[in-house]
Order: sequence, then C-alpha cells, then structure tokens
Amino acid sequence: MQVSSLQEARYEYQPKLPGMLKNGVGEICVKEGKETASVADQDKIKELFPNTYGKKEITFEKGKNTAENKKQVVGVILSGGQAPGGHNVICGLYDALKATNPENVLLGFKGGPSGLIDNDYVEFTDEIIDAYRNTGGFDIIGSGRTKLETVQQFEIVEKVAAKHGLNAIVIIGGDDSNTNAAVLAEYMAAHKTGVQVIGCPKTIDGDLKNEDIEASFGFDTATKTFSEVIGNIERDANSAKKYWHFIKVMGRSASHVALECALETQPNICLIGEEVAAKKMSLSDIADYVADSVTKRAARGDNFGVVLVPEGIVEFVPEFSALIAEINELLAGENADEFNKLVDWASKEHFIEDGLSQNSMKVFALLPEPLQKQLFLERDPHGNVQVSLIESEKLISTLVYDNLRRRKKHGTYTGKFSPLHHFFGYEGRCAFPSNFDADYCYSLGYNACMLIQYGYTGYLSKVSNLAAPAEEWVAGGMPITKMMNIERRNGEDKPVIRKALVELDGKPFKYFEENREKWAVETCYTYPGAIQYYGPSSVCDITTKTLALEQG
Ligand code: FBP
Repeated sequence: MQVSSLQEARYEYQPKLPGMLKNGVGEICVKEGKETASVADQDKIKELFPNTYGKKEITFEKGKNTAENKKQVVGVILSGGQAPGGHNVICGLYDALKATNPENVLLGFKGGPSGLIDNDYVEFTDEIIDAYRNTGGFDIIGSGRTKLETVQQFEIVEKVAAKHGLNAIVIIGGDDSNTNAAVLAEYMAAHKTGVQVIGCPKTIDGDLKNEDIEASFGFDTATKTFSEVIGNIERDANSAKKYWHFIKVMGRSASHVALECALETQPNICLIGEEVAAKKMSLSDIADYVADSVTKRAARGDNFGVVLVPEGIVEFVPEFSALIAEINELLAGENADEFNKLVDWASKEHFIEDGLSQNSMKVFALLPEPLQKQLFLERDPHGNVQVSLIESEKLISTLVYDNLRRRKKHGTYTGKFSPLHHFFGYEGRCAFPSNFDADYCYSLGYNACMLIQYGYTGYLSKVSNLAAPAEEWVAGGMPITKMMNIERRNGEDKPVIRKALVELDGKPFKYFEENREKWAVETCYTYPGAIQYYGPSSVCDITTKTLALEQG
C-alpha cells in the first residue's frame, strides 16, 4: 500500500509482543504465584471485597493453552483522561479475541463508564479497528469520568451485560477508574453474574505504578512530547537570552511527568511537589528558591531561564493543601449546591470566610482573586481539585517577581526578569503513541484477553520488565485489591488504589538532585527532539529516563 502520511504509515506498524505471548493464543499457559494482600488497611479492604480479595498473582508462559475455548462477548471502556496508546489496548484485545475464536465479539461502550449505564455501544469490526491501529487519542469510542459506585448503577450494568451476554468487561483507566473496576468486579462476583472485570493501567501522570505495575501507559509518549517542546523553548531561551519561561506540565497528584521532563531537558529549575511537601516548603520558600537561581544567573549576565512546575504543586504546599482539604470539606454534599447558587463573588467570599479556619483564611487572603476563584471550580466526579485549571505557573512567577523586587531594593539583584508562561498537558495526551507505548498497550490488551480466557476477575493486566526489549517483557495479572487502601474522598473514607508519588530516595529523583545545583546556575539544556517512529531501535524504542534509572 502506498502511504502518504504518518497516520497511514502507522496503521501498518506491527506492535511487538512479549516473547511469552507471541507464539499465538494456543501456546499460552498460566502460572499462579503467591496470594496477595492490600498495601494497607488489609482488614477493611478484605471486608469490602470478600469475593475478590487476596487472589494470587499470575504470570503467563509459553505452553499449551488449557483454557476452555467458549465463545466470548467482551465489553470495553476507555475511562478518564486520554493517554496515547489506548486504541492499541483495544486492538490487542480484539486481535487476541478473534485469534482465539473468530466468533468472539468485542463491544466498545461509548463515552467512558456512562456508556455502560446508557447501553451506548458499537460492535468492533476489522474495518473500525484497522482505522485506529497505533494512533493516539480515545476517539474510537470516547472517554468520560463518571464514577461507577452506586448499587443502582451496578444493577443497570448487570442488566446491560445480561442483554448482550457479556462475560467480561475491560476497563482501561487510571487509579480512580481501576478502583471502579475493582468495585464492579466485586459486585459481579457477589451477585454470581459470571461477568469478569479486568483493568488496564492508563494515565500520562505515571502515578499508577507499584512493584508490579512498572509504568502506566501514555507516560512515555506524553513526556517525550512535552520534552520535545521544552527542549525547543530552552533553545529559544538560549538564543534570545531575554525570557524566563515558567512551564506547567500535567500530573495532577504526582510530579513524575515534571521529573521525567527535567531528566530529559535539564532545565534551570524543576519543582517536585513531593519534595515541597517533605520539606514543608511554603509558597515564599519556593519563590526564594527560584529567585536564587534567577539572581545567580543574572550575575553571570544570563537573564533567561526555564522553570518546570508540576500541575499539582499547590496541593503539596502544606499551607495550601490544608486550605484545599478544608475547601473540599466545605463543598462536600449539599453545601456545593448552596455555594453554587450564590450569585456574586462577594456572597461566595462570606460563605468561604464562615467555613474556613483562621489559618486557611490567611493563606486564602494572600492569593490573587483569579486564583481564589480557581480553587472553587467544580471538582471532578472523584472529588479531585481540577488542578489543570489552576494557573500555578503564573502564581509562582508573580511571587518570584515580588521576591526579586525586594532583592533589588537591598542591592542583591540587578538583573532583568521577563517571565513567559506555558502549560503543556492536553498537547501530549493524544499524540501518536511512541513505539514503546504502541507495543506496551497492544501487549496489555492481548494479555487482558488471556486473563479473561483463563477466568480471572478483579485483575489488572500486567506487563513487566519494561526497560528490556519487548521480547523479554513478562506478561501476567495482578489482583487490583493488592494496590488498594482507604483514603478520604469527598468527605468520606473510601477504598481506592494508592497513588504512586515520586520517591525522594528513588533513583530518578536522586539523579536529578545530584545535578540540579549546576543546572540552576549554568546553561546545561539538552534537546531530545521529536519522537522517532522509524529508524534504529536505539533511537525509536528507548523508554523513559525514569524507567531506565529505576531498572538500572
Ligand atoms: P487520568 O488520571 O484520568 O489519566 O487523567 C490525568 C490528567 O491528564 C491529569 O494530568 C489532568 O489533571 C487531568 O487529567 C485533566 O482532566 P480533564 O481531561 O478532565 O481536563
């Protein structure tokens, strides 16, 4: 076929599978490992998940497939924020289902979990699947953030599943969505519906990982996309030598994306939320830290630089996280309706003043009004603050500006400070998946089909040893309850998958820490350039620096 665009060329790319999966579905057998326990709150999680708790980890191996070859009707949803590679999870699942039995059916429920409730679906065919192979985005069926948690919702899903004769549902999502998957799996098992539920680890934020899940898909492509543009900005800054660029990058609750981009591009400053929390840094400490770099560079004649700010930074500043926690409680339940009914900002301010403690009110009063308003924007259905809408890069550059003005007065700074602001998030979520994400996602989908065929439920599709070539990847499954603990959400204690934050004693952060003093003063920028899809494997198949450092 004559191809005339990258899009068409990517349809032809054949994703790589782990060696143990690539001999065909007839040659995959299962090996069970140890029983599992949740990462914390074991008694409570066990009580809440009596049918799915404590199951064994499993690994697939080359060997005769002993699963019963009955006809499968499987439903799949894409859930939460977009992440490059989601289409390939569906393609891998579809190919494995059809290879197992051409009569098997895959239904895609549209718009995320709500598609299952509304019975809004499409039956996948070769034609549909072939138009989405190795492409970015979730537009094949769309996505959404509806939380599946009420008994009424589960009853509807049960009816929809019965109507289609579904024997399994695959949920492709992040920590919140896979929490949904675990709860749904438990419901389906408790009601003896015969419907299995399997999750797949997605999120560009990189915070769905643990000792079994080495990386969530999409992180590789998104960070490479952001790093390309950050590198370009660095080159521009070093050419024009007149701007300080404050760049916010996505990553709602963890700073993995910012850290990976820093490892790729060596900016002058990269704030790491987890460190800010550990050192109990206040907003003025952060401003002082950045202003030190600006001052030292100005003394060398370099009135330019690049600062990376993780999207979720404000939630890590102790004074700020206390404020946000109070606002969350203040807006829980019916209070949110009462607040939203207030027509002007002045009456909302009274409501806020009455509800916040004195300390939080002090912090709140320091903020510029646009930021105050951003803190009261609607929460997502999981109760999270929508940090992508909070302009923390502007907040920090304003505080740095004030700090530098004071330094100027005292004669300790004589430079020029012209800040520019950027936010990289949505640009990276639907890029063409890198070869790594294309291969990883296809493997996750293929593997999910094997978990279904062997009768598992409440499991996350797991592919590990990811820093090695795909041939050496290891495929298997892990009970989702193993990753769960109890957390406070929307004013209530809930069982949720524990988020993986940046570990301050982990190798990626340690490497950053060893080098950042030099980066803060000198110009050490590196330019990773665009993702390469064709060419030598040493250029096209490289993983993230985070994964490479973590796995030595
Ligand atoms: P997931 O956790 O669902 O993968 O989404 C992550 C994310 O991309 C965050 O980085 C960002 O804060 C958020 O989604 C934005 O959400 P929305 O798409 O609803 O604006």
